[in-house]
Amino acid sequence: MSETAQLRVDGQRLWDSIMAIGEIGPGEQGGSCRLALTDEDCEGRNLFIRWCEEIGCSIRIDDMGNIFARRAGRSNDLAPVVAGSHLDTQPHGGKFDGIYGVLAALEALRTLHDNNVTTEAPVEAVVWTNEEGSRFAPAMIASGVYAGLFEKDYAWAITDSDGKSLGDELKRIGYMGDMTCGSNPIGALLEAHIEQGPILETENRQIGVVIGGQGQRWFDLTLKGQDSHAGSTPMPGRRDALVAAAEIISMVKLLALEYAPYGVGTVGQMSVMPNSRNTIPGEVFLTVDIRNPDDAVLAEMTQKFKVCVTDCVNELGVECDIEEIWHCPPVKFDTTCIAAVEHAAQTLGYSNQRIVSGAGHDACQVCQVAPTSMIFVPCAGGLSHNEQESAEPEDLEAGCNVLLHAMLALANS
Ligand code: HGY
Ligand code: MN
Ligand code: MN
Repeated sequence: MSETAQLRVDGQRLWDSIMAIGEIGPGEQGGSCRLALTDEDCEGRNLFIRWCEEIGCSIRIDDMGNIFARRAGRSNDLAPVVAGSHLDTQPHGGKFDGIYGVLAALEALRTLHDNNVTTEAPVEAVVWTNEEGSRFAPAMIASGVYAGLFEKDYAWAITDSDGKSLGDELKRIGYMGDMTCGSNPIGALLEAHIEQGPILETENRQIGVVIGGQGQRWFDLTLKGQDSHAGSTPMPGRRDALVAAAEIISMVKLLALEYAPYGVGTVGQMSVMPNSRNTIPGEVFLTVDIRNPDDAVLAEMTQKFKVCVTDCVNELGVECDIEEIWHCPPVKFDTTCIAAVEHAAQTLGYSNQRIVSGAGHDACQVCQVAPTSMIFVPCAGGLSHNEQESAEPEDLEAGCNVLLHAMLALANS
């Protein structure tokens, strides 16, 4: 049996680290709010780097703010095996989405450090910038630049609702690193994450061996009607942008249901102008997120969505500008990485099953340029992007043990 077969992570230390980061930018309902590149995100990053330096990791930061904490191997000219995720959260985020994957990677490095284990290839823990795409849309932007899916200038120029750019905010918090994003090769990437869906809990499985991720397409819609008096404007002839929005929101739901069981559609963001109770809204901005594991079906859903929007607004005398801001096709992960995760789960005796990710992840970007897989653990009720998000310490520990042993297998192969 290999000298490392008996290695196990410290589940309590992992849990304590997750809780400690959760104290930064606490939400009002027990979750977290650390939007990308805010002071709270910066504080979480700084704490992560401190923890990595405590175990002797060398730190590199690229010009998208991605953090790579390296534990040297015997052959440091080999591309590293990298594990990690993101520290930024949704506005009403939970304590585990992203954070678990970052701190599970740290816990794996801590375990190697405690046991004085050196791998053949170096191993790294990574924090990807702006995975959520909540403050700066689209999502997974920095892992996307790393994978060559987005130009850096485009990413730096993205602005938040206050007009602040991603590039300026990177500089402001001191995370515009000097390493060119994408210049550091990754030998293999593993990302541990809560499933954010109900499958593992329903199937009573502790580990999800993730074989790929579904595709998603994001749209910005600007509906233009006419401001007018709520009292004296007859119903016929109104050009009410909010009525158009309401019909579109309902249509997105019906479209997703038409493509059940995998199709999903969400309108998550909306602003109404002039937003006055006695003026018919002349303009509405809303976002649409459509997803499906099959890209051809996703294209069909998109086509139908656009036709339905056009029919709806024409009938209401409202103009509509639809801008597709992101198309992230479905991805399949690397068979060697999948096998490493599956073998680790089986050898460690954890119940497991293969699964396709419903949520997007940095791994779904980086898999375009490096062998990649993910490890899922259940979360209560499959709930995520909600402050009540929760997971069992023993499941988090199990996923972290699988991560550790998959990393060892890949770094020593
Ligand atoms: O939208 C997603 O799937 C991810 O949580 N950013
Ligand atoms: Mn996530
Ligand atoms: Mn998320």
